[in-house]
Amino acid sequence: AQDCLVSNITVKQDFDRMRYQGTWYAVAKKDPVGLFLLDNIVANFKVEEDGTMTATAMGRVIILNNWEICANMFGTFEDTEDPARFKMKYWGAASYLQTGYDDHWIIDTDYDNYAIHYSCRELDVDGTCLDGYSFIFSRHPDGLRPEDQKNVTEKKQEICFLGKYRRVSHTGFCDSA
Ligand code: FEN
Repeated sequence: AQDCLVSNITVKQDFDRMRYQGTWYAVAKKDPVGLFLLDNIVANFKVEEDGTMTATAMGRVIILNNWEICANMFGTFEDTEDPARFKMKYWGAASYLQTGYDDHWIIDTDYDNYAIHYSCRELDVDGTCLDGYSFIFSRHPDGLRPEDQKNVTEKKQEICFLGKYRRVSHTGFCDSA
């Protein structure tokens, strides 16, 4: 699917939410339009006793008057017919953080090292993505293993976000929060 149609994007086959649980460090991100997390982004996924997937995420944000804070975000995931495609409701611990309802697709993962996440917020009239965001996650805070990089680059291209990512730095800013 190199035509960039969102409807042609493929996701992880037989996605296993149990194996996806635990800590993931964002190593790169493609930003959406508007407010978002800046850096020091760490997500933690969990499967609740009723089988629902939930997650928390931390990340540095700069609010009014240049206040740097760690945003504490929460997400709950609604299942769809496809096990790797979810709808995510999210909100922040602080009231001034935005809430939302986004697609949350797991494009690829090996569960133990890397994961590629994709969310398109707005479709263009031609079926491509007009506004979306994506995270490259690693189990390792220092980045992707060299052997995973080629695959991740290929997947970035398949979701038509290649060249739009920025590295996510981890400076320890949110470690004490
Ligand atoms: C994800 C996976 C794990 C769970 C969640 C994720 C998504 C998080 C999102 C965060 C959005 C943050 C916003 C911040 C904000 C995919 C990692 C939940 C989508 C929107 C400001 C900045 C400045 C200001 C007010 C608010 O609201 N930031 O003055």
